[in-house]
Amino acid sequence: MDKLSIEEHRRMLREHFGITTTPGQFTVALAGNPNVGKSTVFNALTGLHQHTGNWPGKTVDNAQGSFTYLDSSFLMVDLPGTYSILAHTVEEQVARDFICFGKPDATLVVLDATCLERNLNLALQVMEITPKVIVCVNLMDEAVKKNITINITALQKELGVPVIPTAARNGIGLGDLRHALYEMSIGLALTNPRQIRYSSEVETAIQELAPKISRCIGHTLSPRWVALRLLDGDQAFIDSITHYLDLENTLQELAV
Ligand SMILES: Nc1nc2c(ncn2[C@@H]2O[C@H](COP(=O)(O)OP(=O)(O)OP(=O)(O)O)[C@@H](O)[C@H]2O)c(=O)[nH]1
Ligand SMILES: [Mg+2]
Repeated sequence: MDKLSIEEHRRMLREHFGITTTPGQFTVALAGNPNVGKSTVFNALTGLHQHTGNWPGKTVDNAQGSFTYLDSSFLMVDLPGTYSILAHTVEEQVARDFICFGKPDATLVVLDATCLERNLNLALQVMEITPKVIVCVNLMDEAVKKNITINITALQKELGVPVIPTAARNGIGLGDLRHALYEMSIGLALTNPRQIRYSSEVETAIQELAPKISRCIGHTLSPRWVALRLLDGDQAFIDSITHYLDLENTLQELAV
């Protein structure tokens, strides 16, 4: 990905997302399905250092909070709970636009340990957008009650990103979560996010489109992911990309 200067990144967060960071502060996006404990994680990490408002131009709640760990400061943004980020609803659009264009230093995807299969869908979608993903498997205490065992090491290997088990309501695993966010933000975490493979027709079309997309947008976004959105005929995304990257009609032409 193109490296934005720290100042450009701060300006972009302020102008597009109404988010003010302090110089050198890392940004962390918090995503997950509804009711998986995102706000519990958010509250546990940021304590009283929070403020809430709306996303600019939207009637969707926006909660931001900060915390420090070791020598670093983090601004965490609690995204709306969504099952997907394909932008079928305004909540999904907010979550997706922030992960795509807000360029967080880490995106924490919180999953419910008692229904991993359904929750992994969102994690895999986020992993198509960015490699800077940490998966938090929350509600581990509930999983134990239901006799569900999760092999965290195997899951981490399968996903290719750090996986941290937590029981956030009881404060369990939060230290590990802070440390994982720190390592990812300072660039110490090497990830290799598993990518979904689609049918050969789709994969061929991606191969054809990706270089053209790269010529339009550079490496500001994953060309593979943008190709998938174009193949999907996702007009909302084309509008977002045109808006955030100031691209005029170049991608629109590729889409038709
Ligand atoms: N047993 C248990 N309950 C938890 C845990 N984490 C959160 N909860 C509970 O789960 C419920 C939902 O938690 P929230 O933090 O509001 O979940 P959320 O993901 O922010 O929900 P939405 O913002 O509505 O999508 C609350 O009753 C929490 O107390 C956990 O690790 N274990
Ligand atoms: Mg919440």
